[in-house]
Amino acid sequence: MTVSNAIARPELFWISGSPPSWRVMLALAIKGIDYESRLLDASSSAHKTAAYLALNPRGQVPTLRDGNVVVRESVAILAYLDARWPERPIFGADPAAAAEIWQKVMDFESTLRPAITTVAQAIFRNQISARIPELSSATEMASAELDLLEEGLHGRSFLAGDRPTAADCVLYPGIAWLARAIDKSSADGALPTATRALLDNRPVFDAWRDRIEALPGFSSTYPPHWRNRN
Ligand SMILES: N[C@@H](CCC(=O)N[C@@H](CS)C(=O)NCC(=O)O)C(=O)O
Repeated sequence: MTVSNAIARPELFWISGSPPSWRVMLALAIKGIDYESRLLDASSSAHKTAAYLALNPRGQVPTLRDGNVVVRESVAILAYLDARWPERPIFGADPAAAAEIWQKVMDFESTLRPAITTVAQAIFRNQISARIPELSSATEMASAELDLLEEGLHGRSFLAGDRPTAADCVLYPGIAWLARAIDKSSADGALPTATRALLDNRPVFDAWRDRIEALPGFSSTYPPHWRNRN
């Protein structure tokens, strides 16, 4: 290994408030991997420059660059991090644990994440009144999935056991985005009551969120522009 390799750190290209970027930042914090933060300014379309498109042709975040290796897609980046730095595994220490973590990740991707996206986009794009039917079915889906997640958390600290895993990295930012969207809409009476109440009265779920927020390094992952309440 050369001296420059020894000191080289992976670079993470990200945008403040991007849930997929946040997944990777949580994984880096949990695994204790030091990295170069490359925060892109979305308002000036820094993710659409020729230089960035050469790394990520979709012009999306996150992207991880580790020497000559460039990885896009948040879950692929999590898998790369675990293979590259196997200490403190986030995809399980044995096949059964890995299966459970992947199941939680894929369940979220195919059910709760699309429902959260429907709700959050309707709120942030000021389309609540125009999208009531989609909001109702998304709320029904999200509520059922949140119930299942809560059930699974009984007697456990994290989604797949006593240690944080990729499942927590993937789900937490999506839930935080939903919470922020509902919070932002609080003055808007048009949001259906059931949608507004999606995260209410979920003490087991709240305790899980608190545990994630208490993890070492969590605060450095928190979207900077959310701190300013914008
Ligand atoms: N499936 C991708 C989704 C990435 C994604 O949608 N990123 C958004 C930010 S949350 C983005 O870069 N949007 C800018 C654009 O599409 O122009 C992943 O998980 O990494």
